[in-house]
Amino acid sequence: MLQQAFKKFIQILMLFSTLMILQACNHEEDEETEETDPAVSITDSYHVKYASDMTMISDGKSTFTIEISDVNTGSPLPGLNVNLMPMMDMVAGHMHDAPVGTVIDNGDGSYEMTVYYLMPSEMMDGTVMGEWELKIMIGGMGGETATFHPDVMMSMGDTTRVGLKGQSDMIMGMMAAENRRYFVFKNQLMGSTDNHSFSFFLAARESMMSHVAVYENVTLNQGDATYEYLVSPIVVEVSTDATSWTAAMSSDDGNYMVSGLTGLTDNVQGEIYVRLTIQGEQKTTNGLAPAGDGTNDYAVFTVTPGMTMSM
Ligand SMILES: [Cu+2]
Repeated sequence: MLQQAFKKFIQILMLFSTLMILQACNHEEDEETEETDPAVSITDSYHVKYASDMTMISDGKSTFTIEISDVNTGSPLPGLNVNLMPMMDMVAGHMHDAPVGTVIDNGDGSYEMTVYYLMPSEMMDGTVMGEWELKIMIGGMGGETATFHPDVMMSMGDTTRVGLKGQSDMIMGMMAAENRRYFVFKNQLMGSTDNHSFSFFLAARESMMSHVAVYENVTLNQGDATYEYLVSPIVVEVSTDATSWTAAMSSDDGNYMVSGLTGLTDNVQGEIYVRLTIQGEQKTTNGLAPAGDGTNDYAVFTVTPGMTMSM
């Protein structure tokens, strides 16, 4: 009798330990599937890979490659209708998007994309600003969405992004009307001493959820009775001495470029000034009338020509 009871006890014990081992196995499997590659996002139909280095994203212009393939067969899928939507969930409590560039289909299942990040995920001292989410929408409305969480670092060294504000050019802010914000993003500085070319991207805020490219004849806040604003005429000028200004060439997609820029020496830190005037109103760093002494009259980029090109 006692022996049988003991046998039963052992059996139960064995059953228990087997269950526990099974559970442990299951748990391990769960962990394995949870431990997914942050550079890969799977949707019903697509395997979407952030093919550029996700650990090297910093505030300002970020160009990267997304590879899309059939989730079942693995075959690359060119020719898709792909849109991207970056969104920052701020610790402060609100959300906002960021300007994006045109998506380029490389024809081999890879797509080149650009996000102009407006803010780093955290400051140099570790203060967390918020979390960026990057949605890749495939197949238009009602399509499928892949999601990534890029960690956007503060940019180091040369300026990657500067801001300007409208004076009477305003938008509805979160609490009240506020000066419209403009953002100038450095693209490239090329060339050599006294003959540089500088390219940049210009965007404006319509709302926290809409930042758009700015060029001649774009209508900002279209349909808004109070804040609709026609970007015409627009004058975008560049200088290295704040005295002689060169009009930048517009690609009519937010991209601008000046070439033959004098006044910069390779490997010596210098400054490039960008002046923006729309409908005769000069945009300033603080939204006040231009002081005329350089304190608020234009955006200032600190640059070091001849160093590694920043994209
Ligand atoms: Cu933010």
